[in-house]
Amino acid sequence: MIRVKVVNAGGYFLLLLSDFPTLSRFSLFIRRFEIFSSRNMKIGIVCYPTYGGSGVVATELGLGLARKGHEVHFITYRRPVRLAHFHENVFYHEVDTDDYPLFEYPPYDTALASTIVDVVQYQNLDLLHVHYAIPHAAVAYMAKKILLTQGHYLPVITTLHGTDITLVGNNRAFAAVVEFSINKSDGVTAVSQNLKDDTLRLFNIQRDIEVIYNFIDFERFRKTNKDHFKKIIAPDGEHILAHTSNFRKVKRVEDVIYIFKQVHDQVPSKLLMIGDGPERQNTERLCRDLGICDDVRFLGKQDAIEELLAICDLFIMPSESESFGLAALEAMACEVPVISSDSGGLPEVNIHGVTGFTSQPGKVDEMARYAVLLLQDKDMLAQFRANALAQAQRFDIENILPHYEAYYEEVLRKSVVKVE
Ligand code: GMT
Repeated sequence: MIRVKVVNAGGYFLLLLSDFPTLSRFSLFIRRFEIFSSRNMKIGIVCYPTYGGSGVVATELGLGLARKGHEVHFITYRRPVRLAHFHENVFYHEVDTDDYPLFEYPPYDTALASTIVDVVQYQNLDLLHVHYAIPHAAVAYMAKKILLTQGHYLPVITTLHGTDITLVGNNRAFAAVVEFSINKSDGVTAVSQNLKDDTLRLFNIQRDIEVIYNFIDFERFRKTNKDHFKKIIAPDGEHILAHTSNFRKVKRVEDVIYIFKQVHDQVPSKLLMIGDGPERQNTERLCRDLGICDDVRFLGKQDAIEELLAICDLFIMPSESESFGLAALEAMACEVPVISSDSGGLPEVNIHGVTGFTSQPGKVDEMARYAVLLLQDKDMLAQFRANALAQAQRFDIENILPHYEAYYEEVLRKSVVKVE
């Protein structure tokens, strides 16, 4: 067994070692020393290249880190939506799962592990940050084991995003691997206190979990003047409500329509339904059944969500489960108060009676009452708008990014290399 320990001794990094045979291990030490003096790291990011949620957080985090001088390597099966332009310090490596008639399911995990090994070796990455535990944390563990046989120790940080713990991870089909790979990560973060608590409750976790909240980029998400949109969508000055999601069951999208029906009966209003997913057809049918189609617009996936939020008065998020609720934060950054459920981490974002209102999932009548209350009281609405913005500022990317950087450094510093 070879043990290598990097210790911080009054600002100097020393190696405590037994059997330290190769030059490659020495170069690891030199590299760590460089990092701590320059503070610039070479970071691999693995994520789903999706339109919302964890994919957006991972991409925005990588872009933010690159702006601060770090070299960021995205490793995904498709180019993330927000990586469409050239960015200095940003690199993209596609995971290629070759099709072969034998495979009923493409072996994504194997292809991803091989790509990670390849990128880490050739780009000399300092650490790997994987977003969404399934299967990324387990794949990272395998890549790390392969790299160890080549004398390269790769610290792995796993960020838990929500459904990887509460809906899917909790499922017996995945639980053992999720628990093992969380315990084997060098660092683990959760996007809310609630998600951390859920993880500790649902799994036997032997390590600490750091809460690092989702964040918002105010360069992009802020209220701008889009009166020309407002005139098109609400020509008679109606109030505008909005919902954004991936239209999955967990979002309770039909509740949005039931809430809007009650609001619409009492307050002249329009509803924007932004996004797409499996529940969209049912939801459109419900609008027809309730006779409110003329005042509900289904916009599908939109890139410039902030331009739509800029004209909204209320955001509706009645989710069954939500680890954080990034879409609610985006609305609040654009000064839009939120009517949401109180599930998961939502109460950490949307403060009841301050930035909006929260109710138990399914309490449609109560949510509708809160919405009407706010829309009918101009002063209260103005106050809640200001409160929403102030609360969103707590999650400014400028505050959250340094938290990630500090955590990366802590994980690197604590690196105790064990070769077994
Ligand atoms: O909400 C979704 O279904 C997408 C999901 C994901 O994994 O991409 O979002 C989760 O991660 C987001 C970013 O951390 C959180 O803001 C969402 O609350 C969380 N969704 C759920 O927990 C249902």
